[in-house]
Order: sequence, then structure tokens, then C-alpha cells
Amino acid sequence: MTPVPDDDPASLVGRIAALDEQGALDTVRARAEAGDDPLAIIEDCQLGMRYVGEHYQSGRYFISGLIMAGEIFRETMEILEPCLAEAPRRSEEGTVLLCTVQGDIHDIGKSIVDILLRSYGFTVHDLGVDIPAAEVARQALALAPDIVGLSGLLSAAAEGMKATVAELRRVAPDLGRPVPVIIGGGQINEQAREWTGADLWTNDAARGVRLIREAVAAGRR
Ligand code: B12
Repeated sequence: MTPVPDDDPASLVGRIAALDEQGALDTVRARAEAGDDPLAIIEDCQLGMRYVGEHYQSGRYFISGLIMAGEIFRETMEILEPCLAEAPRRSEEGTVLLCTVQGDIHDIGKSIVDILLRSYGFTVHDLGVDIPAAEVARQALALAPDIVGLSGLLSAAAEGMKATVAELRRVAPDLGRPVPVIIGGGQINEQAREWTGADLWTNDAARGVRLIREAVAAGRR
């Protein structure tokens, strides 16, 4: 078995890795009530999920383990959302078109990005999951976003990302300007950014929000 990184099965990371739903949610509530940074709590959950994924890959957990982990994260976000919404609201920062690309139905990370962007004053149009490239381009033409955010966790999602970036580039003349694209997900790295033709990449929602704010501000100058 992969050891829990901090060797503490009673930690939030350890509890999620062990699929201890009650223990994990009690820890989230206690940390939120103690005023812990919600982003730090999310980071621990993300690490715990990575361990669940490894256990799935090694055959220790079945698909039900992934489903259970998804449920724990969903409930965690229900607890944390009010804390995130309390962040000071800024003026209108811009419009973001967001989705999980075709072939991929993972949406937990995307939903975190959505919540964070809204709390920073962005208008977010979340198209959902498994969205074909042509549909993203159609919505971009209709909504004229400042930036497009594509999420994907499967290795195969890179195909969908590449196709979507190409489609957005193809309709750029009709948009009147090139729309920057940021890709995100646990497996995403600089190599994936280069291969898909996207402008930016991240595997961390908080860093993603920072990159989006910078890109939108630069586009408006
Ligand atoms: C929960 C889970 C599921 C749930 C998803 C529930 C849901 N509603 O999303 C369910 C059970 C449905 C599922 C299904 C499958 N899964 Co799954 N799943 C996971 C698991 C355990 C956690 C994913 C997660 O939510 N992580 C937590 C979030 C917060 O992290 P995140 O997504 O990376 O997002 C963060 C950042 O990346 C960033 N971010 C994400 N998107 C974006 C977008 C933008 C624009 C920005 C700025 C930032 C950003 O912000 C987030 C917060 O920091 C992962 C393991 C792992 N290592 O991630 C496997 C994993 C992704 N799944 C995997 C697999 C294989 C599958 C299935 C194919 C299994 C099967 N045989 O059916 C199916 C896929 C079906 C499909 N077509 O998509 C593999 C993928 C392997 C690969 N390299 O392709 C993984 C890695 C597990 C593994 N190690 O084998 N899965």
C-alpha cells in the first residue's frame, strides 16, 4: 500500500485516502470552523484523491472507490462553499467560459475553479462535461468570453483539448480577437500545453485563478 504522505491516517489526506467519509467530513468541518484557509483544505483533499486514484490503479480499490472519493469531495465543497463565498467580492473581473472537454466526465476540479472564479468577481459560463470542440466554439461566439478554461483528467482528454483549441483558433476571426485558452487537470503540464496549443496551463485552481486574472487584465490593456 502507498503510505499516506504525512504518515498520519487521522489527517484529512489519510482519511480521504482510506475513504473514511465521516472522519474526513468531520475533519473538514473542524478545520473550517477553526478558520483554516479553505484553499489549504481543498489542497489536502486533492492529495487524498490522488492516493485514491493510485489505489484504483494498483487494483486495491474498484471504481466504487473513485465514486466514493467523488462523493466525499462533493460534500466537502458543500461545507466549504460558504467560506469561499465570504471572500471579498471585487468588481466585475471578466467572463470565463468553462467546461470539461469531450470524452471526459470528471468535474470536481472544474467546479472548484468555477466557485473560486465567482468569488473573485468573474462571470462564469460552465457548459458542463464531455463538451465537443464545436460546441465550445459556438458558445464562445455567442458569449464572447475573455478567456476559455478547459478541464480534463484523463490522458485521452488531451485530444479533446487540442481539438477545442484548434476550433477556437479557427473561429477567432469571427470573434474579432484571439481568445486565450487555459487548460487544467491533475495530469496537465507544460508538455500538454505545448501539444494542445493552449496558452496557459495549471494543475492547481488557485494558481489558475491568478493566471486567468493576469491574462484577462493583459487582454483589456
Ligand atoms: C473521483 C474520480 C472519478 C469520479 C469522478 C466524479 C466527478 N464528478 O468528477 C468517477 C467515478 C466518475 C471517475 C470515473 C473515471 N475515472 Co476517475 N478519478 C477520480 C479521482 C480519484 C479524483 C479526481 C478528482 O476529482 N480530483 C480532485 C480534483 C480537485 O483535482 P483536479 O481534478 O486535478 O482539479 C484541480 C486542478 O487540476 C485544477 N483544475 C482542474 N480542472 C481545471 C480547469 C481549469 C480551467 C483550471 C484553471 C484549473 C483546473 O483545479 C482543481 C483544484 O486545484 C482521480 C485520481 C486523481 N489522481 O485525480 C481518478 C482518475 C482521474 N480517473 C481515472 C479513470 C481511469 C477513470 C475512468 C476511465 C474509470 C473507468 N474505468 O470507468 C472513468 C472515466 C470516465 C470518463 N469518460 O471521464 C484515472 C485517469 C488515468 C488517466 N491517466 O487517464 C485517474 C487518474 C485514477 C487513476 N490513477 O487511475 N473518476
